[in-house]
Amino acid sequence: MPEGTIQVLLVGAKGLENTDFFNNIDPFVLLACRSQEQRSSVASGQGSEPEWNETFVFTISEGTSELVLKIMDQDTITDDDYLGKASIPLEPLFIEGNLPATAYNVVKDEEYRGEIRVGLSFTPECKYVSSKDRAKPSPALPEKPPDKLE
Ligand SMILES: [Ca+2]
Repeated sequence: MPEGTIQVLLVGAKGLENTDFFNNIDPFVLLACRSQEQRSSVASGQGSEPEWNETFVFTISEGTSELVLKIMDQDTITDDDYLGKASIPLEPLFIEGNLPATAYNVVKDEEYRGEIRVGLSFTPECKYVSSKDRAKPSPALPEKPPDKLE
């Protein structure tokens, strides 16, 4: 498994369960990558279709294979409600280097509870590139499609 950093663009979600009876839910996301956890801002009162458009950076080390997003509803009086989670496997990202914003299923109790849109990019750690990896083209982020035809 490669080392480096991943950048997570948290775009928004759709179809979240509205657990608040009187108001729209206030969704936020806990992003976890192994022991690292980060938290998005609260999309206050945005209900089941929140938008965040926030970016997070995680350091990836040996054995990191997924990013877990837990979607929560912030409540002021009671505990925050858990709305569901999305587990994003990172293997495709390590191969592609860059994944455009994609919708991932949000599940709770093994049931579909909406979707969350996330874009990902991976920057490999260059200090310890093995000779095997060096033979491959760098998965650095392309500014333009590399095979663009004029
Ligand atoms: Ca709430």
